[in-house]
Amino acid sequence: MPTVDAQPGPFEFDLDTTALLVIDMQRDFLLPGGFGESLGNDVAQLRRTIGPLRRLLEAWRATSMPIIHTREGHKPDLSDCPPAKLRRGPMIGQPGTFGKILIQGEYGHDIIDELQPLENEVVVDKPGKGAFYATDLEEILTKDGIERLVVTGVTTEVCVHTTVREANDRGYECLVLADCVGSYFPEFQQAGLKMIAAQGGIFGWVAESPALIEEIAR
Ligand code: TIU
Repeated sequence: MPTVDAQPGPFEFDLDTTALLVIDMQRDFLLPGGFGESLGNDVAQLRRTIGPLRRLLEAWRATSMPIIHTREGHKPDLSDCPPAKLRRGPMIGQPGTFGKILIQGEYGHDIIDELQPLENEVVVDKPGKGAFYATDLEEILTKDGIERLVVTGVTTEVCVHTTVREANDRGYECLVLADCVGSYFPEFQQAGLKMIAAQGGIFGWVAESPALIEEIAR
């Protein structure tokens, strides 16, 4: 079985039951001048994941393992945005540099050019931070016989963490790639990764992408 050197120990996977999740690599979060930056965040902290993710996607696409991308956002009428979320995110739906912020169909809501999904790759639109809440993700994974997830994307302590926790509770084994996940806050990046692998892998495993690429390229 392919095995990756990881924390808290080796992560074993097989090519028939493993999928790659790429969480919310959207222009609204990553582009200079966009929504994320307008909140005072340092987008460079997220943009450092683009190179490693490109290399990972290239290697993964040479295998038969599925790739699922997610996007956080809402319908234009905000009917899928809980009032409580809107109260703490009043800029959602407002005009931004790249269209209405976090609204489906707007330029800023879509995935950055460098990581655009291919035709055969699934894109899951999600209204929450977790990729399982109010989406078809679990159904898609079950249909494909997926038992393990390699989790990447942004942000580490928000949508990546929520998704890993949701997946872990549903019985999926999750490997989080440290160089392919990013937080606007370096201290949250560090703590978020530590939390995944602590206590014997309470939520999953953590590794670096080159170690995984080496295994899948074998
Ligand atoms: N995708 C995701 O993490 N959504 C966020 O709102 N993240 C923040 O860190 N704000």
